[in-house]
Amino acid sequence: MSRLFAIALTAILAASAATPTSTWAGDYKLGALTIRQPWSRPAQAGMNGVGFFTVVNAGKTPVTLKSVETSAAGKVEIHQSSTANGVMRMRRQDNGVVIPAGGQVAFAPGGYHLMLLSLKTAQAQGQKVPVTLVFGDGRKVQIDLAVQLVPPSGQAAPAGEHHH
Ligand SMILES: [Cu+2]
Repeated sequence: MSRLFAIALTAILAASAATPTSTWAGDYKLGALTIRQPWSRPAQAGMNGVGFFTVVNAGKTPVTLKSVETSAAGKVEIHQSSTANGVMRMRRQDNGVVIPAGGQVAFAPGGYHLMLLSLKTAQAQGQKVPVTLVFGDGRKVQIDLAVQLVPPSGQAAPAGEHHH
């Protein structure tokens, strides 16, 4: 019995390691959604902080990340950076960001990101910054952004920097 269980578990682990939606330490689950490897960068109090992660939607319906709440900053906005003619711009995403059914959206340097406006305290490397993601259907999940200098492994390399 226990041997059978061990074999089954090994098969599950092998299968999950092979799929791009496998769960990592530091991931968060909300129904069919997985929020992978949330992180932020060191910043001073009063400055703006950032938030990065990947949202994977294994469900059959699109889900919208509608807004974000935190007690760590005056306000959080969802932004998208884009580069045109060598100039990087940021646009506030007031309608949120749609995570397609069976798809994923990366919040990463150079693209979508959370902007934590006017941090209440300094963010130092190794700290965790709690933020709550609010989805279009009203569901919420609290995640901790791990403050670090470099992107977590397995995430897209920075496409560029932006400063505020
Ligand atoms: Cu921004």
